[in-house]
Amino acid sequence: MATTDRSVKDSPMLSPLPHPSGRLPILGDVLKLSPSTPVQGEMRMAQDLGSIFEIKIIADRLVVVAGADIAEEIFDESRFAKAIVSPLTKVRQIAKDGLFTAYNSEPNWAKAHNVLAPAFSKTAMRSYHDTMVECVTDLVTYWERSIQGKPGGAVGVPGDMNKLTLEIIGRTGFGYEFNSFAAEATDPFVASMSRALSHVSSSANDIPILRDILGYKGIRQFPKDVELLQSVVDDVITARRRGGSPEQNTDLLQRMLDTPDPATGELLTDENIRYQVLTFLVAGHETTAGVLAFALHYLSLDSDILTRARAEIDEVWPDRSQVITFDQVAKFRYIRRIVDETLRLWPSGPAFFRKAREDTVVADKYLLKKGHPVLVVLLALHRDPAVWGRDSEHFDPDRFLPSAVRARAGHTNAYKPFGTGARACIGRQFALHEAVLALVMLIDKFDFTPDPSYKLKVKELLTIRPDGLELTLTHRTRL
Ligand code: MNH
Repeated sequence: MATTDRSVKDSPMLSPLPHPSGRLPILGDVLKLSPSTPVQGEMRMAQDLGSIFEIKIIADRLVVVAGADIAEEIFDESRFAKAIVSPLTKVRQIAKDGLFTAYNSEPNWAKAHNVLAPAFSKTAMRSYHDTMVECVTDLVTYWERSIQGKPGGAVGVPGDMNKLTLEIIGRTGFGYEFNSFAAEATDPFVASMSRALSHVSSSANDIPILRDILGYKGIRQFPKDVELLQSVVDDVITARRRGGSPEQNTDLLQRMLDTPDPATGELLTDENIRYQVLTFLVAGHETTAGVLAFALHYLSLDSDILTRARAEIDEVWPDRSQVITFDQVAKFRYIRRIVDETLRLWPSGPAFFRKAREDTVVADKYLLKKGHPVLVVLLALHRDPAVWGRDSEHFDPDRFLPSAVRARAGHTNAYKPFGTGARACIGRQFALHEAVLALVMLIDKFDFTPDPSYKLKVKELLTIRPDGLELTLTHRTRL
């Protein structure tokens, strides 16, 4: 039986994990790391080292999983679970025991999961649709204004996608407008949020010894930013408690205030609701923004794909004088495949951590100790040639045709853009709805011309985005 085969005692021959060549006595593999793009570095290492390997960073040993065969074992919830290690421990300074950063053992995880699951049901999603449409419409107006009288006007795509998704989660989440599309100075909340997130991710990516030196300025600013974030959110919660009219509010905040945990009968505390709101802002905006930016990059380069997408718009949403409906969004099968394929090549959360529940042996020969962190590199897993073929680097939405998905039925563990198991993404349907909706509305209104000299360069913070991507917009002329 499989479990016996894998138990530590019965393994006749344990092997050391493969590691990069040229390992140094004290530094280990430090010189092989890519400090500003660590996950892309690990993706490249996997090409030589295979499905599982180890990187030694001074005293730390990071186990990296990059292939579908090993991932299959690591995703087995009876043997492995989500691990909260850096950078997530750093994100905890903002979001504490909010859903994304709670330890598996913290009671608030299960409680908030129970309370919030219905807030991401299909019925709930329907109630966010109009607000999402309103936000995309605001972006369209913002873009129209920005290119008016400026033929050849280019827009910064990742930044504008961030504005859009922050506005969407702010308005659907807790009825808060960040005024992202107003020309004036950045909202202080947004400024603190982006500074805090980049502090967290830069101090997570760098090499331990340099952290204290390089992070000095950030270390003083960070607590101030966190305090501002918390006080704004607390004010929103207090205001809602005082003046809220529940029948009009179906947003995430109102649901958290009103819904008791079915298991304990208890409501979430105001303090915990604060951390959930911050969690949704952290986990729910840059991720979807990244997918949208990468998708627009590919659409700007491939006119065949764009033509098919627009043909689908004509078919599913023929009368554009009518606002697009919730049910229409679900019918965009081809545009959904564009999103799926974008999340394959560039999963916006490019890696996540697991840990063994007990000492265990994987691939019949590698011992993983209880609790030792294992990094699953989706960037590599999603390109594993054993599953995705020799052309796995090539962007092709047809990989997600139902027939193609069926043909991969034996490899369901080779595609996990939303994570896995109990701690998988709660916002998956929300993100997919918003991404498909935004792509439909944007490619319907605009043509996107790439800068011929732009070569895709991927920036890593906690999430990934196409670095410096600018596209020239022109109003689409239709007959
Ligand atoms: Mn999201 C967890 C990817 C959009 C809220 N999300 C995760 C995980 C991945 C992920 C991967 C698991 C991380 C881990 O194992 O450590 N999320 C995405 C991607 C998108 C995304 C690729 C967009 C595309 N996520 C969203 C949106 C929201 C959201 C939108 C909220 C509205 N995600 C979460 C929360 C968790 C999570 C909350 C933590 C769930 C839990 O642990 O219970």
